Amino acid sequence: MHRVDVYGVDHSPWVQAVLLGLHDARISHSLTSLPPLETFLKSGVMMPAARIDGGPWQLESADILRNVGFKSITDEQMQLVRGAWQGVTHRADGAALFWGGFSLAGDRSPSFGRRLVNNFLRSFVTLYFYLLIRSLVLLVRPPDPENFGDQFLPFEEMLAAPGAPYLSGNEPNTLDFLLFGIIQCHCSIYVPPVTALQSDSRLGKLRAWIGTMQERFKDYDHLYSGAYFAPHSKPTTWASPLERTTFWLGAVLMIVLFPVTVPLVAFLAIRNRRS
Ligand SMILES: N[C@@H](CCC(=O)N[C@@H](CS)C(=O)NCC(=O)O)C(=O)O
Repeated sequence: MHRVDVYGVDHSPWVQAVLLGLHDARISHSLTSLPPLETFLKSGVMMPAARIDGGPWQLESADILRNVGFKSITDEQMQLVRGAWQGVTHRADGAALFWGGFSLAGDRSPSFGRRLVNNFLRSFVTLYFYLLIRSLVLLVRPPDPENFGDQFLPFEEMLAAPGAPYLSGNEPNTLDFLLFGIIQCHCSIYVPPVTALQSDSRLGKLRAWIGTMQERFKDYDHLYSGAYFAPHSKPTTWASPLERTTFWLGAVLMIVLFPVTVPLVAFLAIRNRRS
């Protein structure tokens, strides 16, 4: 049985997909909210990163899932999954909601001291994604589709085949983890596609699938959709008040150090766009 180290945060759909797969296969794993030095030097705060049995760090969620034993998905399926991510930039419409969401999803290291240090430093990761999304919105202005429900229709069609409760058949697999990861991402910091998922009359089978997934993942402590879809579940474990305080102290430091942190964010983001 594998042992996997994962870097990432709950708000990333690709991190969620990896964690969902590991949870489903009961593969023991650790999770940290700070990038490993090797991947930071090459890819900045890009997540997820995962190391299987002490091997090299890998950065592609679908590859990580395949390397722990799940199925490959086609490029076409991956396109559909990416297509269901529209609306995600709305998570940074309100700074309080965005930063508040990140403050609650604390570091999960088992060591108390390490948790405090990681919560302090992960404010840089939050600043990175906040500035990345806000810059994208200001510079590229990604247009909203007419109806956020449309992006989920291909999955509704896949679920129309009678008998199979999951997108991958009788058991969930990579495609289910990736789409459910996108849904956790949408729900982790509320964005309008959640309302489309809740109320679009064309998405009945997808809502039933969400319910089936939630039932299967009821012990999964990164589940955000349970606040919006039945069967409802209790919220994920939040960072303690002390851990949140260290996160906010880190955030203040990131702001005081703007002359250093903003150029660093710009450098890392531009380098990732070029590679
Ligand atoms: N191909 C990657 C995509 C990962 C990805 O886009 N991660 C985002 C977070 S959700 C990221 O780290 N972005 C940093 C950047 O683009 O600079 C996968 O599927 O694992």
